[in-house]
Amino acid sequence: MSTTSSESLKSNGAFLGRRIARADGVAKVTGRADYALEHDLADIVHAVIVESIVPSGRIGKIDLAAAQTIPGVLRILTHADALPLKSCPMVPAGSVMESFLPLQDDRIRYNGQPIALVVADSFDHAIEAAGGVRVDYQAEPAVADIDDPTARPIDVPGAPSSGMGRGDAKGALAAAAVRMEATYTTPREYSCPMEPLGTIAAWGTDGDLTVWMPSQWAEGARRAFSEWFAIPMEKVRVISPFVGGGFGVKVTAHADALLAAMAAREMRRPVKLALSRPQNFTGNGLRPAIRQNLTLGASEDGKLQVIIHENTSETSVDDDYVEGGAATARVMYAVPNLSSSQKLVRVNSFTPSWKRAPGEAIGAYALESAMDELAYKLKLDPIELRLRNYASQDPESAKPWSTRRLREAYDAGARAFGWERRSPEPRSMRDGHELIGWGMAGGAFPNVHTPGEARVTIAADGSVDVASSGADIGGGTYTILAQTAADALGVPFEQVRVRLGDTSLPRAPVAGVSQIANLLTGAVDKTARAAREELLTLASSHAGSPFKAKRANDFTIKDGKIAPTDGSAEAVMISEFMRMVGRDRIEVTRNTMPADKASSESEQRDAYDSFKYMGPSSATHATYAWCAQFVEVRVDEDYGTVRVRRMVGAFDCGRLYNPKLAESQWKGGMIMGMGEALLEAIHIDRRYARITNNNLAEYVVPVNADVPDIEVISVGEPDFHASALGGKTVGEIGVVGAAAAIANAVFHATGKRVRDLPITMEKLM
Ligand code: MCN
Ligand code: MOS
Repeated sequence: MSTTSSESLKSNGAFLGRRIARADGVAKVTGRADYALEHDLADIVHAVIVESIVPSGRIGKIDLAAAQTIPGVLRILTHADALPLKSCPMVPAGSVMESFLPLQDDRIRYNGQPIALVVADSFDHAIEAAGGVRVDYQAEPAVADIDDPTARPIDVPGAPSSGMGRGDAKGALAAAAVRMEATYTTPREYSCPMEPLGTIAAWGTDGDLTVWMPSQWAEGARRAFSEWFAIPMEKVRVISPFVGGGFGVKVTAHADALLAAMAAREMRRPVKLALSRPQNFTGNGLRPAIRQNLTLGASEDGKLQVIIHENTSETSVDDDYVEGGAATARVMYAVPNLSSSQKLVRVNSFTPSWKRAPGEAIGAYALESAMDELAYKLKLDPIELRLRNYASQDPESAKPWSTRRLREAYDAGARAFGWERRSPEPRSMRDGHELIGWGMAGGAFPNVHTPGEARVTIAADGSVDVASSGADIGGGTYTILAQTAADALGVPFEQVRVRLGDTSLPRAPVAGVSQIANLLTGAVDKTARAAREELLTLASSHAGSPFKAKRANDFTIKDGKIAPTDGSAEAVMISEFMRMVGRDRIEVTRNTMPADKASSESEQRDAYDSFKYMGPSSATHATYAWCAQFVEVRVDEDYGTVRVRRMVGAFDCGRLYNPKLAESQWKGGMIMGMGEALLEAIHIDRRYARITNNNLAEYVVPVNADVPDIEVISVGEPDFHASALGGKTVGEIGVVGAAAAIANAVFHATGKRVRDLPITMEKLM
């Protein structure tokens, strides 16, 4: 944890905290932003994946004869080529990266698994040839999904939230005056970024590999290539300056990345592999289907005595991917007894991965639905029930909260929504044939921290360059880092250029778990301050300096001009000053590693390309972002159609670096919650364990016409246990609680409790 004092913020703060429009916005809307697959290379060839059409078994014979007659086909790779690859154990197995390596053996694990790769001179030729590859399968029985009669839940003792808890849950439940038990089920869901996955890979003559791919973690992808192909990290460069959304699926490199690099090495030519939209559904980006059993026990006056949260989720044949639902239950309420358990079901699917707020999103749906059910049982207002169980410290660790303005969030949200006008009885509010439902829910998201690194360069012309390999996946990293550097150096925002998403730049960990804003603003602030100090040391000591003051502290820099604080000399533009002292640049690189590790190359490597240093941001305080969400739905009484009419979200995310962008994050999260509550579900053809709605026409996500009036409110205040500059995590909290608030509103409208997402009209009939 860095300890930047609040004074240093007060003395600056000219740009941070302002509603500045995205620095990369114009480039994006004018098509100048350089997305990975738009990159053009001479001599490039195109690869297309052939997928298995059975879910389990072995590949018998692969007949390539017909495919090879297609003009332009250059090569067809299969497992028979046995191209050697090594596994990449960079993060705990199954935690977010699949262990499966394609084209290594004849075993089929899932429907959609890559079993051949066609390389041709054009994309069209490659597609045509891929359709001509004939495969004899030796199919074996498969487990289609979590409801398959042959599915067997297995224990995962090591999983977070497995067998954890406090107090005596069983005893407390037996003694509880009021009990509520329910099972909530959620289907497979997809991350669905607009920009599909794909990779361009090119090998140099000296065995170096350059990759263009959309990535939330260029440094992590670099590590993966280094492990897969057994080449030094230094030989790999991953370039990903713009990412068209990720929502978790672009955290790690997937089979497309590996196959493109493999083919490029074989072909000795650059290879472009662009996944089709359907292939984005059959190979990556999945939140598994989950069954959550929630049991609450309370006293008659609504004091929670116990929460039991039992979770069973799907995983793949190879990996133990855990989508743990109990994280929110463990911190949300002052409940003395709690137990949680985690089981997995192996299904014939690829390994699931993160989708925005993995664990928290579905966990809060179940918990906050159960709390609503309990509130009805106790005849208490749902906010009142929550206030009666308000946790004044972390109930799990007994640590104080760093900041927890959840009470303020309930208040502000309720006020903006008009909650006091709600009549609590289900079906008691209507407008013609529309039943009106008002529901609310809360949520939490842990504030995680990893060290980062940054380089700040002041050029001869006074412009400032900020460089990091960290990602901007759409949230606003480019913008907030320019704001940070401008404030720390005292230069105009427009004078700062930020470069991101390239492993030739200083290293950064994953833009996941919504941590990049906090950690990179900290790294850039520290680095820019060091650059400022170097500049002012020149001002106070260099023979060419026009100033008489002898201490760096006796200067101010404002609007890009240096001046002695006492006014003893005219202010001088930084560019002019650089000329006077004969410097063409001031370049500083710093990291935010713990002091004893800051200079160790191997420790730094671990920090940026593994999860070793990822952890709670404070040792002494429990640090979370908090939210309260309020929703109005209208349900057509005759047809059961649900429309969300209004949403209000009140958030405690600490200090906001850029409220405009943070609000956009929250709204995006709430809209994603809408998708989860009402629309999104993968459908599986049980006969072939095959995804049937593998496209955005049939896997339905909210579109503009679905999105209601959304109001978001910030109730946070700076939290220096959370981050160097006082911000807390923003990117995922908007999803947390949104689906529960909608489900609770649907119950209030209809009197019908649907415990199976999405809430589609037939479930309300
Ligand atoms: N921010 C702020 N004040 C803070 C913290 C953040 O103003 N105290 C704003 C900044 O504009 C910052 C943004 O919020 O750029 C997100 O910051 P942060 O919470 O650190 O999240 P990350 O940058 O690490 O982004 C990852 C996060 C995750 S994990 C998912 S999943 C997700 C999300 O961001 N995927 C997204 N939001 C997304 N938004 C878009 N457009 N696309 C995605 O794929
Ligand atoms: Mo976000 S799901 O942690 O990439």
